[in-house]
Amino acid sequence: MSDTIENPFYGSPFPRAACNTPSVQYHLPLSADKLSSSKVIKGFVIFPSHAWANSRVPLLVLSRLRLKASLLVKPDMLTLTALVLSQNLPLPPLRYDYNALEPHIDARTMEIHHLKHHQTYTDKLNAALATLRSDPAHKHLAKMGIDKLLGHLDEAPKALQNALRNHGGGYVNHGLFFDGMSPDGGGEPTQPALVEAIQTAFGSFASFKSYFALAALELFGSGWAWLVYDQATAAVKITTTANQDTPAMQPGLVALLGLDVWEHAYYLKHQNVRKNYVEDFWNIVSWEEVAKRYDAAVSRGKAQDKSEV
Ligand code: MN3
Repeated sequence: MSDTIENPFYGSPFPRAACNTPSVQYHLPLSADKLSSSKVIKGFVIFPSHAWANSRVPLLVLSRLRLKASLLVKPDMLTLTALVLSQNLPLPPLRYDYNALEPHIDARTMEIHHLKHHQTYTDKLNAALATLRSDPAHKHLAKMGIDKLLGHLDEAPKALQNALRNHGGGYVNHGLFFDGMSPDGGGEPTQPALVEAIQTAFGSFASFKSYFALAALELFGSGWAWLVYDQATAAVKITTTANQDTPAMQPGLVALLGLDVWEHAYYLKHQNVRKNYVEDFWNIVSWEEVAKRYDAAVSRGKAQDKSEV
C-alpha cells in the first residue's frame, strides 16, 4: 500500500495518514477569495477521492474540518493546515447534479432541498450532538452513530430528545431519499431477491406501486412514505412516518426506499398536486440502491438471528 492516494477531486496527492492525524497539511486548489478574513474556514468538506466519497465513512472522519490558511504557494493553490476541531457530521454530497433528475424533479427544488433543508437538519443535529457529547452521563450516545441513536432516543436527556428526533431523522431520511434516486433510475427492479420480496408481499410490482402511492397520498401533512424491510417477519412492507420520524426509530425496521412528501420536496414544480410528484418519482427511483439496501438488511437480520441462537 503506498503512502499517498491520488486525489482526483483536487488533483494532488493526499497523505493516507491524514485520516487519523489531527493536524496535517493538505494541498487544495482553493482561491484566496474563498477564505474569510479570519482565515479560518468552518465546515469545509474534504472529498479525498471519488472512492472514499462514495463510501461515506472517511467523510465522517475528514469533513467539517476547520482549515487554517498558513501559506500561499501559488495564486490558486494554498497550503492549508487542517485542524480537526470537531466531530461534526457532513452534509452528504449528492451522487448527481441538481438538474440530473429533470424533468421529474427540477434543479431549483433539488438545490434548495439539499443546500438549505438538508444542511439545516445537518447543522441542528450537529448542535444537538455537541451538547450530548459535552454531557459526561450521555456522551456514549453520541458515539453510537445517528441511525442507532434514533432507536435509543428515550435514553437521551429530555431537553435534547426533540432536536435529535427531528434533525437526526431529517439527516438520515434525506440521505436515504437523495441516494435512493438516480438519473439512470426508474422502471422496475430486476434484482431477483428484491423482485421476489416485492411479489411475495404485494402480489406484483404494479400493486406495490399503487399501495405505495396511496400511502404517500393519504399521509396527512408532512412526512414520508417508505418501503421497509421488517426483520421480525423477514418481509418487506409499506409504512409512513410523520414529520422527520424515520423507520430506524422502530426496532427491526430498515428503510429501503423513502419518498419525502413534505411540500418543500415538490411545491415549486408540482404545487399542491402531490399525486403528480409521486408519479414522477417512479421515473427516478434507483432500484439498484434499493436492492443493495435490501440485501444488506437481509444479511444483517440473518447475522442477528444467529447471534441470538
Ligand atoms: Mn425534505
